Amino acid sequence: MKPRIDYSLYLATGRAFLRGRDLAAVVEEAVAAGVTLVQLREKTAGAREFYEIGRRLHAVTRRLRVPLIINDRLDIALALDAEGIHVGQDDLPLERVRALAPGRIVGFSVQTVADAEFAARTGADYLGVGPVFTTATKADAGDALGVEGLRRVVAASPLPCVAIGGITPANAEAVMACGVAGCCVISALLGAPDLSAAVTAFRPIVRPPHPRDG
Ligand code: TZP
Ligand code: MG
Repeated sequence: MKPRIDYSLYLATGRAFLRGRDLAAVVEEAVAAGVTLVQLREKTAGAREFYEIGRRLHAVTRRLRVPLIINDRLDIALALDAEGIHVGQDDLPLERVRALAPGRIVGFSVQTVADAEFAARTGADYLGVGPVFTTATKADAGDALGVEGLRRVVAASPLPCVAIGGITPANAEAVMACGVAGCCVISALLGAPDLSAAVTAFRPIVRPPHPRDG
C-alpha cells in the first residue's frame, strides 16, 4: 500500500520567482515552515539541466522527508527516482505514465468533471484542479473555474484533489471548503517578501486531512 500523502500545502516551483535565491535553500525554508509536498516545475530547462536541478532538490526533500513530484517529464522523474510525476493534457498520456511509473505518485491536471472521471479510471493518484482563480503565473492556464467550478469537479471526483491557480491565504479558506485535500501554490509563496511568513499564514487554513478521510 502507498504511504498516505499529505497534500495540504503543495509548493510548485517557478524560476521567475527565485529573485536570485538558491532553489534548494528556498525549498528547505518552505518545508521547514510547513510545506508538505514539492513539485519541481521547470518549463525552460533542457533534460540535463532539469535533471541536475532535480538531483540537488531531491537530496534536500529526501532529507526533509517530503515527496518530490516532477512536472511534465516522466524521464526526469524516473532518472531521479522521484516520488512522483505530474502531467497534464499536453504531456505523455496518463495511461502510459501510470504504466511506466508503478509505485510512484501520479498527478493529473483537470478542469472538468469528465477529465476527473477519466483520471480516476486511468489510475491517477491525485488531481490538480484549476485554475481556480485567474493567475499570471501560467499564461495558458485557461479560464478560471471559480470556487463553484472547483466544488463541482471535487464533488464528482473519487480522487484527492489539489486546487491550483491564484490561491492566497485570503482565499484559501473558501478553496478548502470545496473539499480539496490541499492547495498548490506558486506565487503566493515564492513571490512573497517573507516565505516562512507566507507558509505560516497558509498553515492553519490548509488543515492536514483527518486520518479518517482516507
Ligand atoms: N496550473 C494551473 S494554474 C497554475 C498552474 C501551474 C499556476 C499556479 O500558480 P499561482 O502563482 O499559484 O497562481
Ligand atoms: Mg504539464
